[in-house]
Amino acid sequence: MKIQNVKAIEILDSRGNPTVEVNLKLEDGSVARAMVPSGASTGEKEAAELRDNDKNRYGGKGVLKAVDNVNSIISKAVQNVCFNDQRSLDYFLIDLDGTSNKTKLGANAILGVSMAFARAKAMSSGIPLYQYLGGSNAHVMPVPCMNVINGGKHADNTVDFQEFMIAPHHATSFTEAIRIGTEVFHALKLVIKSKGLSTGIGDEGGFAPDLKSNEQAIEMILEGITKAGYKPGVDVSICLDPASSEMWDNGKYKFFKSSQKLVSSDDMIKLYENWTNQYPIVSLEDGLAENDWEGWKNLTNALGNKLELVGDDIFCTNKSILLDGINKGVANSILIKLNQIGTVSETLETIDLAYKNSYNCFVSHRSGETIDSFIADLTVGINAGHLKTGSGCRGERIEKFNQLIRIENELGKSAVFAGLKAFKNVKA
Ligand code: 2PG
Ligand code: MG
Repeated sequence: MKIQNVKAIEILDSRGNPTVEVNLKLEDGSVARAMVPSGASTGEKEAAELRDNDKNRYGGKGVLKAVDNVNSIISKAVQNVCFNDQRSLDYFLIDLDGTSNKTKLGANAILGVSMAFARAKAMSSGIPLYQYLGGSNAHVMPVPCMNVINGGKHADNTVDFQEFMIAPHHATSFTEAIRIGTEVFHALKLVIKSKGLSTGIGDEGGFAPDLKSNEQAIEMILEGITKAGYKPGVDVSICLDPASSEMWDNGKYKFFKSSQKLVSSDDMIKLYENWTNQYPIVSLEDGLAENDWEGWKNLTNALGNKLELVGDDIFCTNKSILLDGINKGVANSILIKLNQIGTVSETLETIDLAYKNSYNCFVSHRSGETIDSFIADLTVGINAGHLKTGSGCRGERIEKFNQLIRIENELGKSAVFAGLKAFKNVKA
């Protein structure tokens, strides 16, 4: 199947920053579109996101160079060329770029083409995207981990930790789980309001009130769960992403928004140990910083047998870094973000490596998103069992949840809701 044409334009993401949209047509007339997301708390080893740095446009954040790379270099190279499968296109693009980090063409340019091609191929084969990505065994519906309180780099409040999520795992289906999660989200709003705090939202749709401490966020969420009529830990548990690389300060962790307190890696581990004894936490992402590998090993030794420990910044969806982590006994799960690595095929290879080594995969949106719902299909495709893609509001987040409702309906009786066992090493 030949690519007939490929064209990119500059559109906006959910923060009002420019991003790349790619439209691709195959010779049989299958047309598909993909939009590329963008992070704020990015890992140092992520594939390069190409920005114009022209201060006269969008404060330097324009992506016209990446768009032009699609419309000139990539388009010229792939037009009327036959790519039998995803890998042949993706590795062609990787070679065309020629750098180790996609700095020449831009991971945003390459990923847009890679995702649009995946969609067009699925369409051309007459199968849903999740099946194209994962094969005919794709059937596990994920627990929606909903980021209901935002802090860190995703909100202008006093909360240091970036994400406080709820995991409505006690449900019979995804559709029921998303109802429960949304009910808790609405109940939490009332809890926050009753304390005279702001119910304004952050980048991922979670509330972003000024709080006295990080613990207060968890306490309010537990109140919200109860208020909505559910039992914390039984029906709905908690997932955290402190995004602690943002707190890393010369070998220490700085509570940069609340107390300015500096603590050691061991202190952070103690905090998490206390929290897991006190609160129904099932998953902890980036509990420690991407450059604190020693700390990560200690964290894994301390908590890895009872809790999911997810590596985001530390692995960057990168197969070789993950392999290093596996060999060193770091984490037991990996966050999966397509734009951290820059092609669909490399993302699938990383997932494959994780599964072969009994690591879980936790699919994720970025804080800068579009209405593209590719990750919903990816999550079901790889039977990941859980994903994080926002809270109970903001269209760019809700569209992923809606796509999962559609997929669940389409799968009918084949669909199996993952429930609590989605979380590595968590016992009921
Ligand atoms: C994260 C992500 C998504 P960002 O840290 O996990 O929630 O944030 O896209 O800003 O890197
Ligand atoms: Mg993260």
